[in-house]
Amino acid sequence: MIKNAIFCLSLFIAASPLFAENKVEEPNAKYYIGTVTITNPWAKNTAKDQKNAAIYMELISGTNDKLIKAEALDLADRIELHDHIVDAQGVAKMVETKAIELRANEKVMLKPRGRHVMLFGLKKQFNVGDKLPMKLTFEKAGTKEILIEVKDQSHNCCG
Ligand SMILES: [Cu+2]
Repeated sequence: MIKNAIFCLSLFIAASPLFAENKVEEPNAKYYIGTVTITNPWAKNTAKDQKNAAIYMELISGTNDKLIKAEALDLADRIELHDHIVDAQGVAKMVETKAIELRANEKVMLKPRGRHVMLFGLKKQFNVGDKLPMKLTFEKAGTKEILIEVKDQSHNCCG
């Protein structure tokens, strides 16, 4: 009985540093404007001479709305909203889209190999942990400033 108790105690002590290191990830950032919720805006870290990057996030709106513009003067020369399509030849490619449609209460994921905000002519390298300011404008909800969190290249989707 005592032996068991000591064994348990030693397990607990041995395990506790593991718990300490196994950090709980920060909850996803959320931003609110009008009826729109923007969750976990993020980008992959970039190589030193990388010229373009994509921004991802999750969007949901209580009413029909549209993401119509993304701006960040200090991040890139030009920013577009992009869709990801497969053309008639079966080739996957990115195309500019005027707006990203939000239907009431339907989640829209901007994610790798899907829709995204496209940055051309990066003005700085994105390093893991950076929080980069960007403004998103929705047709009805208006404009919201958010922070894009830079995550490791291996981070692929979406949480
Ligand atoms: Cu793109």
